[in-house]
Amino acid sequence: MTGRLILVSNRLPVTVTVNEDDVVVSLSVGGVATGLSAVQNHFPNTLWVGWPGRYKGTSPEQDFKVADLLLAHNLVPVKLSKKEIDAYYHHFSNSILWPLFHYFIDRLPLDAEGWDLYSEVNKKFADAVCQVYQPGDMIWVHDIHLMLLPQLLRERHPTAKIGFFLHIPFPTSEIFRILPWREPILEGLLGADLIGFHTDSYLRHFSSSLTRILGLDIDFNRAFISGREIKLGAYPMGINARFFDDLKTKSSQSKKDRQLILAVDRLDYTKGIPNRLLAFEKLLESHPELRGQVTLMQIAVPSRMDNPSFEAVKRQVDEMVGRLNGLYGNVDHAPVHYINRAFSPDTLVEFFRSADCMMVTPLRDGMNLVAKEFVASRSDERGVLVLSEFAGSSSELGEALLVNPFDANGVGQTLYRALTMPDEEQAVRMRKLRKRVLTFDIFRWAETFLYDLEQVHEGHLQQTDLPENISPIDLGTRMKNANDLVIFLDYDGTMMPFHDLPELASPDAELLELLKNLAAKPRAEIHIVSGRAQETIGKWLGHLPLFIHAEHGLWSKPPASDQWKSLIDLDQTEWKKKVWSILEFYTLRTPGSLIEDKSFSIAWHYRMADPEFGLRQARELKFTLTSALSNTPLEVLQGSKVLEVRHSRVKKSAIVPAILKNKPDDVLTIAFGDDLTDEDLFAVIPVKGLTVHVGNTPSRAKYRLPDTSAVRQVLKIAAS
Ligand code: ADQ
Repeated sequence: MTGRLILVSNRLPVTVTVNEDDVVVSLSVGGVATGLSAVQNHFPNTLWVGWPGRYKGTSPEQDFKVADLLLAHNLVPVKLSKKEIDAYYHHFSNSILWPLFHYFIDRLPLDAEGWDLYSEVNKKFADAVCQVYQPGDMIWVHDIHLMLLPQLLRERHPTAKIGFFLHIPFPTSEIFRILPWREPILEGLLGADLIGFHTDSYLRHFSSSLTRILGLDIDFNRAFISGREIKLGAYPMGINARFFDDLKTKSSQSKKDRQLILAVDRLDYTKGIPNRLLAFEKLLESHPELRGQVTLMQIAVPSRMDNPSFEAVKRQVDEMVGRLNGLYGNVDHAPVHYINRAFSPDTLVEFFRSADCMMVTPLRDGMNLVAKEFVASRSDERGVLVLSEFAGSSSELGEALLVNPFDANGVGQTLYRALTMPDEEQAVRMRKLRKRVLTFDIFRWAETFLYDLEQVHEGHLQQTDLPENISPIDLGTRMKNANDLVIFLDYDGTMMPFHDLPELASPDAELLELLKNLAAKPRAEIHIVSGRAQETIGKWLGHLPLFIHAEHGLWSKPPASDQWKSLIDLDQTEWKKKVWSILEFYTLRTPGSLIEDKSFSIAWHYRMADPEFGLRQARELKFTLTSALSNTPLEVLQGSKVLEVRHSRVKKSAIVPAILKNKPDDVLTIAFGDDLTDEDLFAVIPVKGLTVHVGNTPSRAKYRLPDTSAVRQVLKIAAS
């Protein structure tokens, strides 16, 4: 790492106490905070920006003093008012994003408020980061509270290295799309160079949200936006495993009267504590011999108790514990030992080491570090981990006994299996689990993420396949001042925005006027080079003084003429029959797709199909067609949401040599295009000429314009 690391998270790992004229800062820990503290200690030169919690004292002197004390620990405070915390943290993050991302849509409030202050607080964080940022630093933003921050930072530091990590699940796009602010949230995240998730399935959900909601095509976990590449990756978070492994505790598993099932969570409805109690009840119900022989110790730290949803779960747990203890307890023994408080890591490790079975059964959990802490603590290779398949850690910890926490009977049976598991089997499973947890620890996690961030960023700097941005005014002026001008212009996606129904993308009055003016420019020759059929493009633009090349240059006609000339002569009936039957097969199976028959080619459009399904079908179809046509002069071409089969000699580049022959030396040749069919045109434009790609994807063109309206702006200036 060349520069410093700047961690950014909602909360700093501190508690600040302000007395009369004294300020005390004490370090505190929690889920994300514990992990990031280890990261901060591991990398020298790490600053951490976050909210220091609420503290009494409002004078600027006290704030200065707090900031000074925090800076001594390399912590940078973002001070937030009660109103901001209520809206941004309690309301928007905890009451809307948290239940939604964990699939608890029935807990969403009717009045989804807090967005304005969520955005404002993200801006405050951006200000705080920018105050300490120096070029070369890496910025690593964490979690749901700050999902707009990557883009806010990108706007202010376009070349900064920015990473984002999500600590909770990313839900399926069917759930995510419920969020009224889904677009700005996705766009906010896309400001990062690298976006990390705990598991590959969260990554896939995110990627389909990008496709379905923003219409982006994701290829090999890469997205392109505004000419930048954004990488998505799965980085399962680890723990400071050595710390747990090395901790010396008073007792290990000494001889006990009863077996112990342990559970440790924050008191949160996602953790599935009521379901767990029910499963324990099922165990005692179906195995009377275990009554009085086994205890469930549930440790639950109260959290977010000012939120009614969290308070309700506490009441439910209190009631269930009371009922269970009434049902199966006696004066000597209560089957459930319920403790509502936090413990020091040393004490937690003692509990972990005395458990026969550890129950980690959340209904939904991004990762769940408790499962890993238990494993790391068991150097004796004993104890059985019963783990929910809805915890992210289940994708790594396959040697645990995996359960569906919604199936109380099933979990009850698995508990029985855990309590009766032979020592040898326990050891085999635990050994494998420990190897993984001790190897892929928190440091590996951070190193891997930061290494990848550096790589993606390096890739950006060296990228040759992304064209440079150019201002429409500069480009238009160069064209305006040229003595002789030859312009090659693609139509769809270059001058005209795409239409869901291709036949409806006829030119508007503004475009017709623009082309007329451009064609009237002395010593300017304009060539429209489109993939469209000659009837269509001829009908739309044939009356203007332009050269028109239809079907990628197969048919050409000069201005003021109805005579189309063909580039090649080919009998098309046979191959078309074969290709048509394959395309029809896919069209019937891909709702929204359609076939377009052109004279010398056939196109399969899938713009109206489900974006992900359409792309999958197109890949498969391309493979099928390529092998079916392998010994023919036909080729399959991928355009923007279209596959096209055509003769391999027919390509846009084929028309260029004849056009440029006999042109004066100082002619300015310029080509505009947006998709793959334009790439071979760019390849034959002389080095002195200009090539302009429209859109955000990689291209061999030298320059890039963002969209069709920028192209029109250029042409307007050129014609003026
Ligand atoms: P959390 O929901 O907080 O974190 P988790 O991963 O289980 O969940 O971390 C909890 C931490 O709190 C653990 O380090 C645990 O030891 C500690 N803890 C729990 N009960 C305690 C107690 N009684 N006393 C002291 N400490 C206690 C979020 C996501 C998770 C994700 C983490 C990290 O919800 O899915 O694993 O971030 O990305």
